[in-house]
Amino acid sequence: MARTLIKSGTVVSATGRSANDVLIDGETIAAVGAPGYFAGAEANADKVIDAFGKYVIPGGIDVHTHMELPFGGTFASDTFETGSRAAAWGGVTTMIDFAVQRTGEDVNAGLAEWHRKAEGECAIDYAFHMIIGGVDDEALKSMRYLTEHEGVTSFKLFMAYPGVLYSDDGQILRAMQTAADCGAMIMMHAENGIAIDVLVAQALARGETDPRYHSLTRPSQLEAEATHRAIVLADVAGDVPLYIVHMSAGDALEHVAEARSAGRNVFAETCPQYLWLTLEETLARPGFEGAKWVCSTPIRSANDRHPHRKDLWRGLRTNDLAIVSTDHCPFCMKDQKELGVGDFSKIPNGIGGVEHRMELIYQGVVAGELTLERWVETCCTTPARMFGMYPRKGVIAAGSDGDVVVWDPNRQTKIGIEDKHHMNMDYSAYEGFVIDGKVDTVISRGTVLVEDDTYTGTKGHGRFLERGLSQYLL
Ligand code: DUC
Ligand code: ZN
Ligand code: ZN
Repeated sequence: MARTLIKSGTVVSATGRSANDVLIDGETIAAVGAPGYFAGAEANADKVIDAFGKYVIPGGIDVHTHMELPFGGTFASDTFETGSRAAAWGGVTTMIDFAVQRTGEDVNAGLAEWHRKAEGECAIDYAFHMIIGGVDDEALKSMRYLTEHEGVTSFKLFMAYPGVLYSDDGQILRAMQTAADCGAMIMMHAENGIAIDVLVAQALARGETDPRYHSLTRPSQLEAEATHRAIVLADVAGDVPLYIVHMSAGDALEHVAEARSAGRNVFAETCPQYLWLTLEETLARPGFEGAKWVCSTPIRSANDRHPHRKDLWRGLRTNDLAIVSTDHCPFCMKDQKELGVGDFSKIPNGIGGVEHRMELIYQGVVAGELTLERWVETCCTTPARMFGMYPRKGVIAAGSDGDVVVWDPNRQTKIGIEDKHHMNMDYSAYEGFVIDGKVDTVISRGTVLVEDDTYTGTKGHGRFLERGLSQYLL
């Protein structure tokens, strides 16, 4: 088995940084030692990576992706092959995708379908959450089965999308009670979809059909209300662990902060699009261009009643937001986003970003919003702990998988379809962004996937991970 020595770098963890060398033996980290400690081993190493002046961090973990998701009359445009390769380019070595059960369908069949899509296709390790789009007796039984036997320990419910993936409060409560009973995590898309559908119909009747109305018909109060309702229902269900996905609103975050101060098992994530983009710069562009940024929850106005972006950065510092994921759900403009020309409600919801999360959040470090350690914690370590993969993933320590990223703070990353873009999308949501810092080397279980701006990974290297229960509970 190959031995790789990463020497002379600064190893950054969730709790500190230090000059250390890292020895990977086969697929796992053999040891972390003071600089020069492995001088003897160097001669025996098959590969030596000089990380002088660079950061050495655990491989990124994106806990929210949708490869090939059927949505809005089409499919998310990245396959497991293209999406996982793009993830590797961006310093991500583990992703958790969402398998889907729709009303009336069998949960186990939905999971089997996702296994078929992913198996043998991925460049990086992967796991699944399960979307329960039709809570009934059978689905509840399957939740327990998946938790106990399939390594799928988290279940996403939707308070949005009535008639599609929506669960009513009674269904949500029942699913939460089941999860509480078997130790699973409930993940929630928290938007009041019934009220949103009324606002959408009213806007269309007024002739307001442009992409900007996607955001304006999903006001932050309706994210805040649903977040609060989910928190109350989770309390009634015995403080089941509750994880609010893709939080975009400062007023929703207030409810999470309040629950957390009361010692509740309530957690939340946000995504780069909510930290960096505004409605004015994106959805409100002339003509149909704004469709590029139609996603739910929506990108919010800089002039809204809450300073959402400021609130979200603060939430990341205070741990009211524990994780940054991407909600990677790409659609091309051609033939996909175009389905909504003349009617914003028909634009497939989603933004691709799996390739850019590590760099976009590192830019938060450069901007003074986060520390280096908090970057690692929110993008690598807490994702592993929250979703039952620690310490195999999320940390550079003896015995952990050899998933390591060498990060060069002295180079720059230019984002765009011409400059750097490996996702299967015909545009970039971050076109023209220039980031201080760049992925240098990406290693997954001891195998180099990216080096010298070249991809050396292979499809099928990535393995399915059976996850345990959350290791992050209060
Ligand atoms: N939000 C999106 O933007 N896309 C897919 C599903 C979702 O909840
Ligand atoms: Zn969602
Ligand atoms: Zn999603």
